[in-house]
Amino acid sequence: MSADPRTTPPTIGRLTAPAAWHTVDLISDLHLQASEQATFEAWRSYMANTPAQAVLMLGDLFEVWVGDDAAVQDPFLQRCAEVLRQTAQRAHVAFMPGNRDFLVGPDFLSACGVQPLTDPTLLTLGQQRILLSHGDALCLDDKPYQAFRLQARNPQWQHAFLAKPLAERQEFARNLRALSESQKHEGMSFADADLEMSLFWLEQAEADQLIHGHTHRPADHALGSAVRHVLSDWSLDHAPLRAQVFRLTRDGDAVGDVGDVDVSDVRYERLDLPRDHF
Ligand SMILES: [Mn+2]
Repeated sequence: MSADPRTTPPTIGRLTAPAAWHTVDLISDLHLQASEQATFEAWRSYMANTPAQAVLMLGDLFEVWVGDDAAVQDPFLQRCAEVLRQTAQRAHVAFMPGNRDFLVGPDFLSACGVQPLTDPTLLTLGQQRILLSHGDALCLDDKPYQAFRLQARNPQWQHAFLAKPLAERQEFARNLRALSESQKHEGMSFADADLEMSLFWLEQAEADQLIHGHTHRPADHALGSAVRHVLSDWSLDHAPLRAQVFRLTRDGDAVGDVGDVDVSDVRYERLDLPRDHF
C-alpha cells in the first residue's frame, strides 16, 4: 500500500448515541502500567464515579499490550479488566486502539463488556457529527512510526507476532519503548496531526469536529470552519500531574413535539482530576 494517506478515504466506524446518552466522556493516553499506581487509582475512581452514560476510550489506555494471553497472566491487567467490567455494567464503555495497545483483542474486550471502536469513528450525538480518532494515523511527519504502523496494522503481521513466544513479544515491546524514549531524550519533537489529512477525514465523515489524543498536547484548535480537540494524557505518578476528562453534554430537550427535529445542542468541558469531581 503506497497510496497517499492524505487522499485515501478512511474506513469510518459509526456510533450513534441513543437518546438516553446525555453525557459522553472521552479519555485517552492513560498509559496504564503496574509501576504507575496513582494513575491507575485515579482511573479506577473516575470509572466508578463518572455520571456519563458512555465512556469512550480513544487509545493508549494501556502502556503496552503484547496479546490477550499475556493479560490473563498479569495481575495488574486483571485489575484493569475488573474496572472495565464493573463500569460496563452501568455505562456504555468503548475502546479504540492506540499505538501502544493496538493488539488488544476482541476476546479481551468482549469478556469485559467493552465495545471495540474503529479508528476513526463518527459519533453522532444529537445534531452533532464528531469524528473520533486516536490520532497517530494523522501524524504523517513521524515517518519511521508511519512505516512501523503500516506493518503492525497488517493482520498477517499481527497473527505472526501473536504466535511468537511471550518472552519474545515482551522483548520486542521493550525495544520499541526504548526507541521512543531515546527519541524523547534527543529532543525530537513529536509530529502533530497533519492539517490536510485532518480536513480530508472531516470532509469524508461530513463532520465538523475532530477529537483525538496521542500527541499529549491538549488544546482546542480551529481547523478551517471545524474544530480539532486534542485530549490530555494522564499521569498522576510523574510531574506535571495531569488527568483530564473531555466531557460532551447534550443540552436541551432531545425529544420535541411530533415532527420536531432534534434541536439539542452539545457542549464540552474539560475536567481535571483530582480537582474536579465526577
Ligand atoms: Mn498514542
